[in-house]
Order: sequence, then structure tokens, then C-alpha cells
Amino acid sequence: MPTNIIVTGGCGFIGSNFVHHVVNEHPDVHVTVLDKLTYAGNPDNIAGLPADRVELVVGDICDAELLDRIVPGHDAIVHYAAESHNDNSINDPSPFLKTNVEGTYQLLEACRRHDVRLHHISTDEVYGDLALDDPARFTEETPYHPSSPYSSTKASSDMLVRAWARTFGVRATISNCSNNYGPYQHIEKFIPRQITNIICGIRPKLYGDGKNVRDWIHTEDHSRAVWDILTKGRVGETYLIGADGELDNITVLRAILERMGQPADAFDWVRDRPGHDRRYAIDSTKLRTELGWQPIHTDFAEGLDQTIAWYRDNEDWWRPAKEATEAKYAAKGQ
Ligand code: NAD
Ligand code: TDX
Repeated sequence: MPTNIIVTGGCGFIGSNFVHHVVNEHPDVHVTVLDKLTYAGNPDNIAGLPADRVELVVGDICDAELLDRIVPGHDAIVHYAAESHNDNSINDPSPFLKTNVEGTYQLLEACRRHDVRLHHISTDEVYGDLALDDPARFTEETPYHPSSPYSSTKASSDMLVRAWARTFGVRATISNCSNNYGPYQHIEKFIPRQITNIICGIRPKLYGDGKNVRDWIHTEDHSRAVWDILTKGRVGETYLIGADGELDNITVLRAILERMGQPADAFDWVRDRPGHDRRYAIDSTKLRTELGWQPIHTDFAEGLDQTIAWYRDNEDWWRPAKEATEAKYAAKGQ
């Protein structure tokens, strides 16, 4: 059982939720968060956690010398750090190449030099997309077919992890998860963008025809799955994480509008995302049968209510980023 772990990207959305999960559920574990604090990283996400359990190191995963200073003495690295937003990757792919590909390479080299276990966090987007009427879902055997600069850099990072595991014996696992929702998600992303738009009196914005399907999972269920893979998963293996939460975007938006007391048509249709993936869907049978994981947050409406309440209660957290985020979208007709 690991007792001293590094969490890269632990000040971002999913990474910080994982740090909270470990602190709450695994009292013997110390966490070193390594985070560059980009626009998406906020130290407030882990503020208030006990100082003897969580240490923040502000730094870049591309910095090999820094990695040589902090990695020795740790049992494992859980690697969340990434540039994570598809729309940003279309505006400027370069930081995605740097952090997602080179950053993962530097972490792999550090794991190799110091013989440290790695769990690499990836996405279902590496598999490309499915047609709306396709009965298939993604499995661990689905061929890679990424569509966007973001997903192609995540696919590249997965390939590096597999190669370093096979060639150099790095003790690595990979998980590919579906769309997360919950507290601390940056307001550039679909669900928090629409919730905070409504709070600000701005009409929500829906891309294309609104029929694109995402497979939603509460971030807490993702954290539990990652812990199970880190502690019980077979080294060298990939596990898909999903909670059977397929919904199209217009259904999610209508649920948000209804729960926030808005008319069903109180939103704007906006320009579609170039290369917009149609549908993602995860078959998580391997994770469930091999490791016994199951999602707990299976009621999406309840999870959405909690998420809406969190954004209402934490306006200080998101308000400073709102104007600039919307200005960036407006410049693109979105
Ligand atoms: P996020 O953008 O909210 O957070 C990313 C974090 O990484 C931030 O704290 C940022 O400061 C940090 N970071 C960025 N570049 C860095 C660098 N060079 N060095 C150190 N830290 C750096 O992202 P998220 O949505 O929480 O996603 C986390 C991970 O989960 C990513 O690897 C992403 O690909 C993956 N993922 C996300 C989803 C989703 O629905 N959001 C789904 C599946 C997988
Ligand atoms: O304003 C919007 N209107 C809209 O219709 C935004 C921001 C998005 N959308 C659509 C695009 C997608 O079909 O909503 C869907 C979800 O969009 P995002 O929140 O940007 O997520 P997505 O592109 O699906 O990628 C997310 O899930 C997989 C994460 O951002 C990735 O990091 C993860 O790998």
C-alpha cells in the first residue's frame, strides 16, 4: 500500500478532488502535490487540508531537475497534470504538446531513474467518437483514433507510458475516464459554464445541434476508481472508468435550466466546435469485475443539484475567471 504519493495537477479539478478523497479516506497516506498553477490550477482547491498530510510544490512536470529533487522517497506518482480543454487546444495546441507529451515523458524518465510506480490519468477521448446509433461502447481493446489536438496529445502520452512500461519496466498503469462533473471544475467546461452563466444572467451556450453525447461520471467515483487501480490494479494494464452516464448535451442543459428555475428555451445555439466528437461511451466491465469498483453517484439529477449548489455557494472561487473566460468564447462566436 503506498503511503507517500505525488499527485501532479493536484490543484486542478479532478486532481484536487482526488487529494480530498485520499485525505478523507486513507489516513496513513501523505500527498505531495506538484502543480504549475496554470490558469486551471488554484491552490484554494486544497487549502484547509492538514499541513502534515498535504504539501504543495509549485513547479512544472517538464522540469527534470525538480523531479530529481522531489520524486525520491515517494512510492507512487498519480499523474493528473495536463492541459485539459479541447477548445483551448484548437486555439493554441502548443502548451498541450509541452505539458501532455513532454511532461509525461519527463515523469516517466523520473520514475525510471528512481524506480517509482506511476498511475497515468487519461481520457476516453483517445478512442475518438462513436455514432449516436452505434451499439458499441469503448473498451480497453478499442483502437486509438483521437480527433482534437488535446486528445491526440493524451493519446501520445498513453503510448509513451505503454512503451516505457514494456521497454524499461516502469511500473505503470493507465486509466481512461469519461466526462467528469462535480465541485472545483473550471468554468470553461460545459456544466459549470452554463451554471455560472445563469447565475450571472448570461444565456447558456449550446454548440452545434446539441445532440453530442457525453458519458458523465461524478468526480468522486473517478477518485475511488483511481485509488483501486493504484492499489489493486495489475501493473502494465489499462482500465476504463465510466458510470453508464450517457446523456446528450441538450438534455444536460435542459436539466440545468429546469433546476435553476429557467424556461427550457432560455439558451443560445452557438457555433459548433471544429472536429466536435459526436459520442463517447465507456464499457467499464474490466474495472468492475477485476477490482470490484462500482459508482456510488448514480443519480445524475442529484449530483447536478449538488454541483449547482456548490457553484452558488462558492462564487468567490469562480467569479474572478468569469469575464475573461466568456470574452475568449465570445471572440470565437461561442
Ligand atoms: P484541469 O485543467 O482542471 O487541471 C489541470 C491541472 O494541471 C491544473 O492544476 C494545472 O495547474 C496543472 N498543470 C498544467 N500544466 C502543468 C505542468 N506543466 N506542470 C504541473 N502542473 C500542471 O484538468 P482536469 O479536468 O482536472 O483533468 C485532470 C486530468 O484528467 C487530465 O490529465 C485530463 O486529461 C484527465 N481527464 C479529464 C476529464 C474531465 O472530464 N475533465 C476526463 C477524463 C480524463
Ligand atoms: O459552452 C459549451 N457548450 C457546449 O455545447 C461548452 C464549453 C461545451 N459544449 C459541449 C461540447 C461537448 O460536446 O459540451 C460537451 C462537453 O464539453 P467540455 O466540457 O468542453 O468537455 P469535452 O470536450 O467533452 O472534454 C471533457 O471530457 C473529457 C474534458 O474537458 C476533457 O479533459 C476530458 O478528457
